[in-house]
Formats: sequence, C-alpha cells, structure tokens
Amino acid sequence: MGVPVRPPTRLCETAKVRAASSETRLPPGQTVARGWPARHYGPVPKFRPDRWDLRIFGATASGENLSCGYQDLDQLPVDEVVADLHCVTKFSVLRNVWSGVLTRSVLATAPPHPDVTHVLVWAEYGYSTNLPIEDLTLPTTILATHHNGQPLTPEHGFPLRLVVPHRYAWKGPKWVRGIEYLLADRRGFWEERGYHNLADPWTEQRYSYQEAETTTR
Ligand SMILES: Nc1nc2c(c(=O)[nH]1)N[C@H]1C(S)=C(S)[C@@H](COP(=O)(O)O)O[C@H]1N2
Ligand SMILES: [Mo]
Repeated sequence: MGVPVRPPTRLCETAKVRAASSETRLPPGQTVARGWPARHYGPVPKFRPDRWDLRIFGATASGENLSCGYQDLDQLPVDEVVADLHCVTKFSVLRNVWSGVLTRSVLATAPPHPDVTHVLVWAEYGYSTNLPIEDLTLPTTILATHHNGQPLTPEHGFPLRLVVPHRYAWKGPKWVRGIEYLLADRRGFWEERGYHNLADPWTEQRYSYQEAETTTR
C-alpha cells in the first residue's frame, strides 16, 4: 500500500469500462477469428524452470532490482480478467478468460519510483513493448498464466504473458521475463518498427505515421 501511482487518465477509465463490459464489441476494421491463431515474431522459446525469472528493474522506489523465480509466482494473488484480443493484422479473439496476477499486484510488491511514467515489458529474445504506468494500475491488465481455465500453451506464451485488453495485442508480450520502470517513454520492439506508440484499437491507432493525428495517450 501507499504505492505512488498516478490516477488513470480519462481514456484509460473509458477503456476499462469497455474491457470489463460483458457486451462484446468489435473495434473498427476487425473481424472475428476462427479459433485462436498464434502470432509472434521468431521462434517459440523453450521453458527452463531452473533458469526462468521475472525481473523488475529500472526506476524502482527502493532503488533495488527485484527478481522472482517460477515458484515465487504462486505467492502473488490470483485474479481473473475476461477480455477480447485484437491483433493489428485485423483479427480478434473474443471473450477470453485470462487468469494470473494483476500487474497492480506486481506494482504493490515492487513499487515504482514516484517519477515513473512508463514501462517497458520485456520478453524472451529481446521482444519488448512500452506502456504508460497507468495501464499497469488498471484492474484489467494481467500477467496471465491460464487461458479459459487451462495453462497457457508454449505458443501462446507459457509460463507468463501480459494481457492489456484496451490496446492492440502486440502490447501484450508472450513469454514475459521483465518489467523495466522508466522515467520517460521509450519505444518497444514494434513501436520502433513503424507501429503506433499507443495502439488503441477503438481509434485504429495502428501505425506510427498516424501519431500526429491523435492526442490521446
Ligand atoms: N514475445 C512476443 N509476444 C508477442 C508477440 C511476439 O512476437 N513476441 N506478438 C504479439 C502479437 S502481434 C499478437 S497479435 C499476440 C498474439 O497472441 P496469440 O499468439 O496468443 O494469439 O501476441 C503478442 N505478443
Ligand atoms: Mo498482432
């Protein structure tokens, strides 16, 4: 408690309501996928429990880095989020039940410095994505271990993937290994390669050349 995080912006509040809504809504330009396609850049990493850790580093409140092993994940509270997944390549997978650890629980355990504005979430093989710190305080942003009651399969991110329902799905790394607290925004893997920094599917923030058109974060 006493975690110094700023309140969510208005956009985040709206997004939260949408993400939590039981009524499914398809963002513009999206179609419903058949089944659940696996999409990623590069190979599926091999999971080695003895070598696996989740590192929280960068501008932590304590100045120390934190690291948690695979077994330690069980210590954190388990939560559930029901959400749709929207890939920027225009398919959506509706009504996924994600269970795991809310990122707000991680923030409570490893508080960021009060000046933290953004995070980079890191995955195996150097994949990364950037998000405003407010996104990690929302009750709909979850580090998922399970999907529809089953453990994640390797191709869908086992043992841990991030789910950020109100952003395009590239903002949800599979095979997460680290969260870096930042004092200024820094672009992640796809954001550096021409994709939109904010990735709101409801306003179709797909590509970085559109960034000048919008002011929302
Ligand atoms: N580590 C990692 N995570 C990733 C990706 C990736 O290439 N590497 N691709 C993203 C993209 S573009 C999408 S659409 C979703 C797809 O998730 P799924 O394969 O479980 O459907 O994973 C996201 N997470
Ligand atoms: Mo995607």
